[in-house]
Amino acid sequence: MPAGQEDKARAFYGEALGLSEVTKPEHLAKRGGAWFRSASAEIHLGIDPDFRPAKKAHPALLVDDLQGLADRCTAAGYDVTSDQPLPGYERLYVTDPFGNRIELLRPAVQRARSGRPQAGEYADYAQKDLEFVKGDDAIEALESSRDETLDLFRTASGPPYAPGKWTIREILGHLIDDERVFAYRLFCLSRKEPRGLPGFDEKTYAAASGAEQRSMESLLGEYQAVRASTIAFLASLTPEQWLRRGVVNGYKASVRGLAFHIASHELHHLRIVRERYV
Ligand code: NI
Repeated sequence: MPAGQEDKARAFYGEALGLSEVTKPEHLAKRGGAWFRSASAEIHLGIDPDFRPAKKAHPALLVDDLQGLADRCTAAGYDVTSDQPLPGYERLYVTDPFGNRIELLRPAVQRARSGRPQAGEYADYAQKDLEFVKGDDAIEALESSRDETLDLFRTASGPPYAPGKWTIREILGHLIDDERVFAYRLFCLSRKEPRGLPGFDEKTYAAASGAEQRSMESLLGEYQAVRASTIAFLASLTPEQWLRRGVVNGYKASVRGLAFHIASHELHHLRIVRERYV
Protein backbone atom coordinates (compact mmCIF):
# COMPACT_ATOMS: atom_id res chain seq x y z
CA MET A 1 0.00 0.00 0.00
CA PRO A 2 1.07 3.60 -0.42
CA ALA A 3 2.26 5.54 2.64
CA GLY A 4 -0.04 7.48 4.93
CA GLN A 5 -3.32 5.80 3.97
CA GLU A 6 -3.82 3.43 6.88
CA ASP A 7 -7.32 4.81 7.49
CA LYS A 8 -8.39 3.75 4.02
CA ALA A 9 -6.95 0.30 4.68
CA ARG A 10 -8.92 0.08 7.95
CA ALA A 11 -12.16 1.14 6.24
CA PHE A 12 -11.80 -1.61 3.65
CA TYR A 13 -10.10 -4.52 5.39
CA GLY A 14 -11.58 -3.77 8.80
CA GLU A 15 -15.06 -2.41 8.23
CA ALA A 16 -16.04 -3.76 4.81
CA LEU A 17 -14.33 -7.16 4.90
CA GLY A 18 -14.80 -7.54 8.66
CA LEU A 19 -11.20 -8.49 9.51
CA SER A 20 -9.72 -7.51 12.87
CA GLU A 21 -6.70 -5.25 12.96
CA VAL A 22 -3.63 -6.76 14.56
CA THR A 23 -1.29 -4.50 16.51
CA LYS A 24 2.06 -4.53 14.75
CA PRO A 25 5.21 -5.24 16.81
CA GLU A 26 6.74 -1.99 18.01
CA HIS A 27 9.88 -2.13 15.85
CA LEU A 28 7.71 -2.62 12.72
CA ALA A 29 4.94 -0.19 13.65
CA LYS A 30 7.01 2.87 12.80
CA ARG A 31 7.24 1.74 9.21
CA GLY A 32 3.47 2.25 8.83
CA GLY A 33 1.06 -0.10 7.08
CA ALA A 34 -1.51 -2.26 8.81
CA TRP A 35 -2.10 -5.92 9.61
CA PHE A 36 -5.44 -7.69 9.67
CA ARG A 37 -6.65 -11.16 10.51
CA SER A 38 -9.71 -13.40 10.60
CA ALA A 39 -10.00 -16.75 12.39
CA SER A 40 -7.93 -18.41 9.68
CA ALA A 41 -6.26 -15.79 7.47
CA GLU A 42 -3.87 -12.91 7.96
CA ILE A 43 -3.14 -10.03 5.59
CA HIS A 44 -0.18 -7.71 6.10
CA LEU A 45 -0.21 -4.43 4.20
CA GLY A 46 3.26 -2.97 4.04
CA ILE A 47 4.25 0.47 2.81
CA ASP A 48 5.88 0.58 -0.61
CA PRO A 49 7.25 4.04 -1.50
CA ASP A 50 7.18 2.94 -5.11
CA PHE A 51 3.65 1.52 -4.83
CA ARG A 52 1.86 0.02 -7.78
CA PRO A 53 -1.37 -1.91 -7.18
CA ALA A 54 -1.31 -5.70 -7.59
CA LYS A 55 -4.03 -6.15 -10.16
CA LYS A 56 -3.18 -9.74 -11.02
CA ALA A 57 -1.40 -11.52 -8.21
CA HIS A 58 -3.87 -11.54 -5.32
CA PRO A 59 -4.82 -13.14 -2.05
CA ALA A 60 -7.99 -15.28 -2.05
CA LEU A 61 -10.09 -15.40 1.10
CA LEU A 62 -12.53 -18.22 1.84
CA VAL A 63 -15.70 -16.66 3.26
CA ASP A 64 -19.02 -17.94 4.63
CA ASP A 65 -21.39 -15.29 3.34
CA LEU A 66 -20.14 -14.37 -0.12
CA GLN A 67 -23.17 -12.39 -1.22
CA GLY A 68 -23.50 -10.53 2.08
CA LEU A 69 -19.87 -9.50 1.93
CA ALA A 70 -20.17 -8.42 -1.70
CA ASP A 71 -23.26 -6.34 -0.84
CA ARG A 72 -21.41 -4.68 2.03
CA CYS A 73 -18.41 -3.84 -0.18
CA THR A 74 -20.64 -2.46 -2.93
CA ALA A 75 -22.61 -0.37 -0.43
CA ALA A 76 -19.34 1.06 0.89
CA GLY A 77 -18.32 2.05 -2.65
CA TYR A 78 -15.79 -0.68 -3.46
CA ASP A 79 -15.73 -2.23 -6.87
CA VAL A 80 -17.03 -5.85 -6.90
CA THR A 81 -16.72 -7.92 -10.09
CA SER A 82 -17.12 -11.54 -11.14
CA ASP A 83 -14.90 -13.60 -13.41
CA GLN A 84 -14.72 -17.06 -14.96
CA PRO A 85 -16.35 -19.61 -12.65
CA LEU A 86 -14.04 -21.91 -10.73
CA PRO A 87 -15.42 -25.47 -10.46
CA GLY A 88 -16.66 -26.19 -6.95
CA TYR A 89 -16.62 -22.55 -5.83
CA GLU A 90 -18.58 -19.36 -6.11
CA ARG A 91 -16.28 -16.38 -6.28
CA LEU A 92 -16.08 -12.62 -6.71
CA TYR A 93 -13.34 -10.04 -6.86
CA VAL A 94 -13.19 -6.79 -4.97
CA THR A 95 -10.67 -4.01 -5.44
CA ASP A 96 -9.18 -2.52 -2.29
CA PRO A 97 -8.82 1.29 -1.92
CA PHE A 98 -5.32 1.10 -3.42
CA GLY A 99 -6.28 -0.86 -6.53
CA ASN A 100 -5.15 -4.30 -5.30
CA ARG A 101 -7.26 -7.24 -6.34
CA ILE A 102 -8.77 -9.43 -3.61
CA GLU A 103 -10.62 -12.66 -4.36
CA LEU A 104 -13.51 -13.81 -2.16
CA LEU A 105 -14.73 -17.35 -2.56
CA ARG A 106 -16.78 -20.01 -0.91
CA PRO A 107 -17.40 -23.66 -1.72
CA ALA A 108 -20.46 -24.09 -3.93
CA VAL A 109 -23.28 -25.62 -1.93
CA GLN A 110 -24.56 -28.86 -3.30
CA ARG A 111 -27.76 -29.45 -1.45
CA ALA A 112 -31.13 -30.98 -2.12
CA ARG A 113 -34.16 -28.71 -2.29
CA SER A 114 -36.97 -29.81 -0.01
CA GLY A 115 -39.92 -29.35 -2.35
CA ARG A 116 -43.16 -28.01 -0.91
CA PRO A 117 -44.88 -30.21 1.69
CA GLN A 118 -48.36 -31.56 1.00
CA ALA A 119 -51.26 -31.77 3.42
CA GLY A 120 -50.54 -34.62 5.82
CA GLU A 121 -46.89 -33.61 6.20
CA TYR A 122 -47.63 -31.06 8.93
CA ALA A 123 -50.26 -30.34 11.56
CA ASP A 124 -53.76 -29.54 10.26
CA TYR A 125 -53.77 -26.41 12.44
CA ALA A 126 -50.73 -25.09 10.52
CA GLN A 127 -52.44 -25.25 7.12
CA LYS A 128 -53.57 -21.59 7.03
CA ASP A 129 -50.23 -20.21 8.18
CA LEU A 130 -48.38 -22.38 5.69
CA GLU A 131 -50.08 -20.62 2.82
CA PHE A 132 -48.06 -17.52 3.75
CA VAL A 133 -44.80 -19.35 3.11
CA LYS A 134 -43.72 -18.86 -0.48
CA GLY A 135 -41.85 -21.22 -2.75
CA ASP A 136 -40.87 -24.84 -2.70
CA ASP A 137 -37.72 -24.90 -0.64
CA ALA A 138 -37.62 -24.91 3.15
CA ILE A 139 -34.13 -23.42 3.42
CA GLU A 140 -34.98 -20.47 1.18
CA ALA A 141 -38.17 -19.95 3.19
CA LEU A 142 -36.19 -19.97 6.46
CA GLU A 143 -33.58 -17.56 5.09
CA SER A 144 -36.30 -15.20 3.96
CA SER A 145 -38.30 -15.28 7.20
CA ARG A 146 -35.05 -14.89 9.18
CA ASP A 147 -34.25 -11.67 7.33
CA GLU A 148 -37.75 -10.35 8.04
CA THR A 149 -37.47 -11.25 11.70
CA LEU A 150 -34.10 -9.56 12.11
CA ASP A 151 -35.36 -6.41 10.39
CA LEU A 152 -38.48 -6.26 12.50
CA PHE A 153 -37.08 -7.14 15.92
CA ARG A 154 -34.06 -4.86 15.62
CA THR A 155 -36.42 -1.91 15.80
CA ALA A 156 -39.64 -3.33 17.29
CA SER A 157 -40.93 -1.84 20.49
CA GLY A 158 -44.29 -1.40 22.13
CA PRO A 159 -46.05 -3.00 25.06
CA PRO A 160 -48.28 -6.10 24.94
CA TYR A 161 -51.58 -5.19 23.28
CA ALA A 162 -53.66 -6.82 26.01
CA PRO A 163 -53.08 -7.97 29.59
CA GLY A 164 -51.40 -11.35 29.70
CA LYS A 165 -50.06 -11.17 26.13
CA TRP A 166 -46.38 -11.66 25.50
CA THR A 167 -43.94 -8.77 25.26
CA ILE A 168 -41.81 -8.28 22.14
CA ARG A 169 -38.88 -10.05 23.76
CA GLU A 170 -41.05 -12.91 24.93
CA ILE A 171 -42.28 -13.37 21.36
CA LEU A 172 -38.72 -13.59 20.07
CA GLY A 173 -37.88 -15.99 22.90
CA HIS A 174 -40.91 -18.05 21.89
CA LEU A 175 -39.72 -18.19 18.26
CA ILE A 176 -36.37 -19.52 19.46
CA ASP A 177 -38.04 -22.11 21.75
CA ASP A 178 -40.38 -23.25 19.01
CA GLU A 179 -37.60 -23.61 16.46
CA ARG A 180 -35.48 -25.67 18.86
CA VAL A 181 -38.39 -28.05 19.43
CA PHE A 182 -39.33 -28.33 15.75
CA ALA A 183 -35.71 -28.67 14.63
CA TYR A 184 -35.29 -31.50 17.15
CA ARG A 185 -38.46 -33.16 15.89
CA LEU A 186 -37.46 -33.01 12.25
CA PHE A 187 -33.98 -34.22 13.15
CA CYS A 188 -35.53 -37.27 14.86
CA LEU A 189 -37.76 -37.96 11.86
CA SER A 190 -34.78 -37.74 9.52
CA ARG A 191 -33.07 -40.39 11.68
CA LYS A 192 -36.10 -42.68 11.47
CA GLU A 193 -37.29 -42.30 15.05
CA PRO A 194 -39.99 -44.97 15.41
CA ARG A 195 -41.70 -43.47 18.49
CA GLY A 196 -44.07 -40.54 18.55
CA LEU A 197 -42.51 -37.35 19.91
CA PRO A 198 -44.14 -35.40 22.74
CA GLY A 199 -45.85 -32.02 22.45
CA PHE A 200 -44.90 -29.02 24.54
CA ASP A 201 -46.86 -26.23 26.19
CA GLU A 202 -45.55 -23.04 24.63
CA LYS A 203 -47.05 -20.82 27.35
CA THR A 204 -45.33 -22.76 30.12
CA TYR A 205 -42.05 -22.65 28.20
CA ALA A 206 -42.31 -18.90 27.58
CA ALA A 207 -43.13 -18.17 31.22
CA ALA A 208 -40.18 -20.29 32.33
CA SER A 209 -37.76 -18.80 29.78
CA GLY A 210 -36.87 -15.50 31.41
CA ALA A 211 -36.76 -13.92 27.94
CA GLU A 212 -38.11 -10.65 29.31
CA GLN A 213 -35.07 -10.26 31.55
CA ARG A 214 -32.68 -10.55 28.60
CA SER A 215 -31.53 -7.86 26.18
CA MET A 216 -32.90 -7.80 22.65
CA GLU A 217 -29.30 -8.07 21.44
CA SER A 218 -28.76 -11.29 23.36
CA LEU A 219 -32.03 -12.77 22.07
CA LEU A 220 -31.23 -11.79 18.47
CA GLY A 221 -27.79 -13.37 18.77
CA GLU A 222 -29.29 -16.63 20.01
CA TYR A 223 -32.01 -16.52 17.38
CA GLN A 224 -29.40 -16.23 14.61
CA ALA A 225 -27.35 -19.07 16.05
CA VAL A 226 -30.38 -21.36 16.28
CA ARG A 227 -31.48 -20.52 12.73
CA ALA A 228 -27.95 -21.06 11.39
CA SER A 229 -27.90 -24.44 13.11
CA THR A 230 -31.29 -25.42 11.67
CA ILE A 231 -30.23 -24.40 8.16
CA ALA A 232 -26.86 -26.15 8.42
CA PHE A 233 -28.67 -29.35 9.36
CA LEU A 234 -31.31 -29.03 6.63
CA ALA A 235 -28.59 -28.38 4.05
CA SER A 236 -27.20 -31.84 4.84
CA LEU A 237 -30.41 -33.67 3.90
CA THR A 238 -30.79 -35.87 0.83
CA PRO A 239 -34.04 -35.79 -1.17
CA GLU A 240 -35.09 -39.01 0.53
CA GLN A 241 -34.36 -37.67 4.03
CA TRP A 242 -36.47 -34.56 3.41
CA LEU A 243 -39.48 -36.84 2.90
CA ARG A 244 -39.06 -39.10 5.94
CA ARG A 245 -42.08 -39.20 8.18
CA GLY A 246 -42.98 -39.80 11.76
CA VAL A 247 -45.42 -38.79 14.47
CA VAL A 248 -45.02 -35.64 16.55
CA ASN A 249 -47.42 -34.31 19.14
CA GLY A 250 -50.04 -36.81 17.95
CA TYR A 251 -50.00 -35.90 14.23
CA LYS A 252 -48.14 -37.30 11.23
CA ALA A 253 -45.43 -35.09 9.79
CA SER A 254 -42.48 -35.13 7.41
CA VAL A 255 -39.06 -33.54 7.79
CA ARG A 256 -39.83 -30.89 5.18
CA GLY A 257 -43.33 -30.33 6.60
CA LEU A 258 -41.83 -29.46 10.00
CA ALA A 259 -39.19 -27.23 8.39
CA PHE A 260 -41.92 -25.30 6.58
CA HIS A 261 -43.83 -25.18 9.85
CA ILE A 262 -40.94 -23.29 11.50
CA ALA A 263 -41.14 -20.63 8.77
CA SER A 264 -44.95 -20.45 8.80
CA HIS A 265 -45.08 -20.13 12.58
CA GLU A 266 -42.47 -17.37 12.44
CA LEU A 267 -44.39 -15.43 9.76
CA HIS A 268 -47.56 -15.81 11.84
CA HIS A 269 -45.90 -14.05 14.77
CA LEU A 270 -44.35 -11.39 12.53
CA ARG A 271 -47.82 -10.50 11.28
CA ILE A 272 -49.08 -10.11 14.85
CA VAL A 273 -46.10 -7.97 15.84
CA ARG A 274 -46.60 -5.70 12.81
CA GLU A 275 -50.33 -5.39 13.42
CA ARG A 276 -50.40 -4.98 17.16
CA TYR A 277 -47.05 -3.87 18.53
CA VAL A 278 -45.21 -1.52 16.16
NI1 NI B 1 -46.37 -19.31 18.48
